[in-house]
Amino acid sequence: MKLTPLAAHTPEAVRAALAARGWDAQPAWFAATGVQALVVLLEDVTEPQREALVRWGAKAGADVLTGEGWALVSAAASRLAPLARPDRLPPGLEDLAPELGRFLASYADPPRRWEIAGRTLSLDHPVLIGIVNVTPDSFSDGGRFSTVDGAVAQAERLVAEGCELLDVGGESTRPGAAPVAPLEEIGRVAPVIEQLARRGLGPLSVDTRKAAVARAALAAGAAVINDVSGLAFDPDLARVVAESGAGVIVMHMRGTPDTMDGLAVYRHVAAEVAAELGAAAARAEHAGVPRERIVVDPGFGFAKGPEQNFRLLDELATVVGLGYPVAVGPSRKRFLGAATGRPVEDRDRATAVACALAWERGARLFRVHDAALACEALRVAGATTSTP
Ligand code: PMM
Repeated sequence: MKLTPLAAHTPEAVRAALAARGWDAQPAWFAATGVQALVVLLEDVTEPQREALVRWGAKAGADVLTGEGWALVSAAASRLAPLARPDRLPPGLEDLAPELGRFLASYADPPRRWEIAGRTLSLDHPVLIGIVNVTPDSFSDGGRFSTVDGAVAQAERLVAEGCELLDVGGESTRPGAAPVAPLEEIGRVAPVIEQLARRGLGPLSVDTRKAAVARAALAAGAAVINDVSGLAFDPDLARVVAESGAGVIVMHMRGTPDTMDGLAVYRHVAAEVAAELGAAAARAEHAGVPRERIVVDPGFGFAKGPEQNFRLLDELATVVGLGYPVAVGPSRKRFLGAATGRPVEDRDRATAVACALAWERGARLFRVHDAALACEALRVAGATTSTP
């Protein structure tokens, strides 16, 4: 007998082995995703549920680790699948079916499109989001006219380098940054969005936490609202998104840019960020935003220290498991400097690597200051992934 270890992090290995033995593409893919090992953490588990899980695990050949109120279940996707079917569920585990069913469906068939105000962005390849910051400190001359000119030049560069969406921001979210009044913020972003839209440099996103700014940006031609507060800062913003038909990026943060550093306390950062982000996305859905228009972002650097950012990057699959397309914004952030020792103006290589790692773990959209290096890194990363 001859033994060949296969890569376990991707169904691609099993698919290739089956395809090499004459299987058709589709059945080979289904079989490959079926034998893929999955691990789920169950919480708020009652004692009878825990006992039922242990009994099921012994029969199904699944590993079940449990403690009071929780269980970790590890099994091939095909073994877990019966737990998501009401007609095949072991008694006592009825509560599990809806959530598990949703997770398994998005695992087998992840979202491949993002609907944004009448357009569709395909997510079958890495999508670059170019950053156009129009905070006064970004453009040394100040003054609206030179800000618009500078923003247009930056936007043209980003599009030429491969960006498919441009994110215009008028409020710095760095710790300690001065708050910006809505009218001031509108004065910064709306003229830029209008000019970019007029020149066909789109689609466009606005990076704002405020409903009034979002309304003005949408009127000026924005198709996406990117909210770093995850719809927590302004209670009206979710409704504005719902009524406009725009896409939304719901980002994870705790507190505000002023308080977030003190709130970076986690026992398991990926699980907690995913849970809080899931709640934020649910806020959008409750306000009437259809699922197809929502993207989630773990918010690198927001209420997370360097080690927590790296854990989160490595365990990004937990955020992907929410079932929404995932965007990431590691660009030039402090945690990359912590690993490389490079200053902020010399972190584009580190950014490109972080983007490639995030793609490999399931992210599909990448918010970057400089697109050229990230684009190249993501072309290589993207070429390693093929889904039917
Ligand atoms: N980071 C910043 C601002 N906006 N939006 C999303 N969706 N994700 C991010 O990671 C993010 C963001 C802060 O970075 P910047 O001030 O350099 O733009």
